[in-house]
Amino acid sequence: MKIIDNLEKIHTPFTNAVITIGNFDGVHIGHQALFHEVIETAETIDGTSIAMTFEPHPIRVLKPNHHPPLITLYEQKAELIERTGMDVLICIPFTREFASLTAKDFIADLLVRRIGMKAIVVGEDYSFGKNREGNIEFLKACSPEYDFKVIVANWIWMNRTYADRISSTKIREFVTDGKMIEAEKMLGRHYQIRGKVVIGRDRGGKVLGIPTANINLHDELCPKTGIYAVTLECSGKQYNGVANIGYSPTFKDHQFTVEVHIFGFDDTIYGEIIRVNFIQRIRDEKKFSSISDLIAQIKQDIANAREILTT
Ligand code: RBF
Ligand code: MG
Repeated sequence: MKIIDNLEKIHTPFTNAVITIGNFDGVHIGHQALFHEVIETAETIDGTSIAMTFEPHPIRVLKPNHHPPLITLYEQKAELIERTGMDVLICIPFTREFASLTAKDFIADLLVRRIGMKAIVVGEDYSFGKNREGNIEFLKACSPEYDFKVIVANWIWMNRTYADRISSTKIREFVTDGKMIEAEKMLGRHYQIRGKVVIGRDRGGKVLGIPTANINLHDELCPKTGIYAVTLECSGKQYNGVANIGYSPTFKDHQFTVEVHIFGFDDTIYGEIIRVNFIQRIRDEKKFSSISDLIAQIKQDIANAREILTT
């Protein structure tokens, strides 16, 4: 997949460009369906499949105080889009100036003239441009003049058990509630966080005999506090483990941490970026009256996580 992060770098339009545009936070199965529609349409006209997204997320620019944590940061989003098989990812540096483009200029100057759009695939509630004046009706009204097709993809709904429409908002709610299995169904994969391993309180190994890698999260959405069965990728290898997110209420420092006890691993990995996949929430964090009770519980958590991860 070719990644273009500067529109000036597009010197000639793409061949028969088929485009979908969005923030695609999470690259969930609804987004994936849009990408597949784009790829199929592009195949019928020997065209180029293109995803267009924005960085930073427009809400961060337009409402700087309103700061929803993201399901996928840009790097992971680009990786996931690449995996769907798209030819090109255009990442527009989002600014207030860009936001003030009218829908008409966006279509005529950017999509049609510069990119060479022959078809656009949109979800049912798609809108764009200054004041969101561009919508499906508007796209359809412009299409004869600029000679492109508008393809409206149907919404994807979960089965009867999950009667809700798939959306990034819904996934954020699931993750915030610790409902990792529900989140997984809408994402089409496990919820993952990435972060750098930092020096912790040096207590897990020394005091409890259960060492943990402490992870520094950036802007990513953090699951609800509690204990989770996880898998992780570090130094190019896969491991199983158990994660604790929270304040370790048994101790007095009341410091928020995300930490993982990695099974069969006792290297020092400070500074490495690790990826943690959340499989299932096991329990709430608790305040224990003695360290030995805490240790016994953590051993039980490890056994439970092993059980979850092998079945
Ligand atoms: N600390 C608590 O105070 N209460 C808990 O319920 C708790 N559960 C944990 C479960 C696991 C699997 C792990 C790895 C840690 C847990 N901790 C808990 C955090 C523990 O106190 C922490 O790892 C050490 O204090 C080192 O910082
Ligand atoms: Mg630690």
